[in-house]
Amino acid sequence: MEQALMREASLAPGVRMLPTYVGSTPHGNEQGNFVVLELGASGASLRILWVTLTGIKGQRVEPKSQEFVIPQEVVQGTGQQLFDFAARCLVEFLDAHSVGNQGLQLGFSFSFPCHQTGLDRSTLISWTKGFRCSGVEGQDVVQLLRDAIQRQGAYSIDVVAVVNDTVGTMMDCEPGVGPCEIGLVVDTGTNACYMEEARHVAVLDEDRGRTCVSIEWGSFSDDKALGPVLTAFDHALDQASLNPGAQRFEKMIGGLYLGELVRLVLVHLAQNRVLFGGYTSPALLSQGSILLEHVTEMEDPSTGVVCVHTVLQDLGLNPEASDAELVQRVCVAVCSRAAQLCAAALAAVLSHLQRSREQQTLQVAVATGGRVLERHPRFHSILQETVKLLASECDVSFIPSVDGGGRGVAMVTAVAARLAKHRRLLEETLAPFRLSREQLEAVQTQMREAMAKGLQREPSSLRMLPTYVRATPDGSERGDFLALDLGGTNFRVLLVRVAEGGVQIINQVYSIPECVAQGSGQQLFDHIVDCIVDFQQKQGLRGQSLPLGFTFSFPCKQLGLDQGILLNWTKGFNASGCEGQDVVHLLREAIRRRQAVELNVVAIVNDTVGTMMSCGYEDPRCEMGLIVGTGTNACYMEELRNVAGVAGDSGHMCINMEWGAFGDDGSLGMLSTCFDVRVDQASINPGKQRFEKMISGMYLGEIVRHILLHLTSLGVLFRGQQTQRLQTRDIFKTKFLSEIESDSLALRQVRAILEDLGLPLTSDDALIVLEVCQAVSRRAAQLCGAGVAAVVEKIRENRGLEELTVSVGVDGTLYKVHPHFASLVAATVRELAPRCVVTFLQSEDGSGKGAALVTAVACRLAQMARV
Ligand code: 0WK
Ligand code: BGC
Ligand code: BGC
Repeated sequence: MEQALMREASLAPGVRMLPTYVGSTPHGNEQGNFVVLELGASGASLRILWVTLTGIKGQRVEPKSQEFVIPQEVVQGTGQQLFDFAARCLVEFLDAHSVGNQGLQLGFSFSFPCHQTGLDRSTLISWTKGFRCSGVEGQDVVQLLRDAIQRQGAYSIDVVAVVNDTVGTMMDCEPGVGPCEIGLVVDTGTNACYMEEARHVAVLDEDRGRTCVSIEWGSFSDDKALGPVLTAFDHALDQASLNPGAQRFEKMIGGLYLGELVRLVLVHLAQNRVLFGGYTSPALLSQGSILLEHVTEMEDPSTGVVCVHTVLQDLGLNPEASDAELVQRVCVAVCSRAAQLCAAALAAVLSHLQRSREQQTLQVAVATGGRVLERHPRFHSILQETVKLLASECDVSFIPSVDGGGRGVAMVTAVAARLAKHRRLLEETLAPFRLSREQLEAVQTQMREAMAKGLQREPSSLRMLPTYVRATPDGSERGDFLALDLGGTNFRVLLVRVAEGGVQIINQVYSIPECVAQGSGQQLFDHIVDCIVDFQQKQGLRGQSLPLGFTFSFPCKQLGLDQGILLNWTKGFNASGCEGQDVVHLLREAIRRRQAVELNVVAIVNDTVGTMMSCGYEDPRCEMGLIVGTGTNACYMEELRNVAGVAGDSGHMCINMEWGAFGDDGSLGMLSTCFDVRVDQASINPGKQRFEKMISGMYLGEIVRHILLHLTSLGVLFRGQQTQRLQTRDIFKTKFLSEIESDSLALRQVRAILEDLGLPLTSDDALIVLEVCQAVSRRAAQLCGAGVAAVVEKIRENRGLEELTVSVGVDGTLYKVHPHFASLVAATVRELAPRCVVTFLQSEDGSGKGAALVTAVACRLAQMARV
């Protein structure tokens, strides 16, 4: 079992361990009417059922069913004959039961070893149990059935799921009894399935949840594992079978073979004069003359002996009483061995489950089905006793399936139909988040147009603000500088020493309480000065007036390096009396209010500029700064000739794009989803920062939350139960996306995160939440990538270069922490700007260092100007 679970399915192992794509046991609220077609469970017959699931626990509607015997020439004819026969039986059944012709959903119970690649895609590996139709092995049996139904043209039937009979049996367990996590069938053939940890199933490449695996233990011992158990009668039976060498384990247990084994033993005993005085009748010598029913009757404790006489006389024999008793003993021996072997296999499954679930005592329910288990007088009890013996530390309950798994197949079909419907609704919901290359190119082009307009001071959603930073550091900067870093997750005060050997930084993180961020401007700047004073005390800097660089991560119209008019707050800040004010002046006012504090505010920079400068200190090719954190924005070195309103035609100037506001003119309307609109309307700055609200950390969690609410209202998630918690704003933090999408997280950990949020979820739910997170973060990264592509292409064209090599300094929690964001941005840039070789440099010390470097450059230039 473990070997097969981990190996490629193509190799012919002892047992096959085939994934069935049934990932959850029934909820009990499955409802609807389903057609079930069972083929191969009980020999040369097929059964069609009309199953109504009420969705109400314990309320059962007796299925309507009809059995059809499959003619031998069809069982061993062509595949088309077989599937046409099945489709004709379907039409006959539906005609007879007048169930209408609309939206019929069918579950196909196909009891043969198949490679499944989905709930409705299954390829037959090899026939068993006397079937041998040509042209089917290696084919998708669902497609063969769909084609046959099509050829009948009488009914439009949607074949929703294909299920192995063991799975139907397992799923037929009444909720409340189970859930049954093992399905065992002993009919003409034998097999079992069970719920395995998905991460153990190599071919699935899924590390989350559980999935049902069809063991196909009928083929066990093909590799001689059971050599010592196999008898000469087993070998003789196998040689004479349609598939010699195959299904050796099944041929010792399955109802198709038990009678034949008994016959071969009787022939042997007769030929050795132990039975019937050595007489053998033609009937006794002919293959298949003793059937399962005969053996079952002959073993019946009350009527057995009489039946033995009847059966033997029908075989043209005239048994003595001693013969009858011996024949009964042969039946007992053959069937007891079958039940014990079946129990041994089941015990192997139980101990495997116990180990893989690391449980001291495994408590599990096994659903059983098949005529050997249902009708043989002792098979079930021997099975139970032997399992108790071999798996003593497992508490096993056996639940006979009520109607041979038909309802179970309908359950799977209901689950498949529900999953298919959920999948459709999920795809419809997430489709607007899946951006095509054309859409991303459109964003890139629109951003280029907005950049050009913004630089020319024409109406544009991109303000393209000159920063008065004309050069990146050249390494000659020196001195001690104070720096402030406001606008990200944390407010930091830094002491930055720029020396020969590099830059040393001491910093302290302070919080900006929401009441201060949304209080008065005076309160905010007084709080900032309080933090500076606290920092100076701790660092022994009291009385020193170090040059200060102020990273202020909000849109500011700079009139000079130390003059920045706040245009509007973003990212949840809303301190009054600041917009339209020079924030350097507001800071100086606060310093003045706090006597005995001397500070020399030299420069105000945006965090994108600080990040570019900080990375530029290490890599002179760094000419762009990118922030993807609470908010998002970018800056880059533009040709001064292209910047209207700033004197000079040569040289460069760093432009703060304020791309967070891209699309505030409605130009991103075609990409905006109803979820984006809800997030925007609930924000403190509706209609503003539309691009930021599709990308940055402050909003992604909220977008996901609104999508989860929507999917819950559609019944796709959490069984449609809306929870108070999920309706709580900001309850779904963006950091959850990074955690949930991390490759190393198993599903149970995803579930743990969501359960902490008080969300009642199943493994399917957790997988859906994961997909929602992936869609939202992927769109954010692609939009960000389209923005970067627009900028680097602008720089390349500015310089008339065939190819541009450039570095981008990046900072921001989302970019740094999310497992895939950075690589998705880089991939999008490679796709949209193939003539630019772009290196992304993650800034280690934040933009505070950059602010200090800008200050250092300013001080150096001022120094030179004074000399
Ligand atoms: C760290 C920088 C700071 C910037 C922040 C953005 O030092 O200037 O504002 O990154 O990332 P966030 O903290 O918003 O995730
Ligand atoms: C088939 C299995 C099936 C079992 C019981 C075997 O021959 O390979 O797929 O579950 O019979 O019907
Ligand atoms: C601000 C920008 C800042 C960005 C990243 C945006 O909300 O408007 O100035 O650069 O957030 O922090």
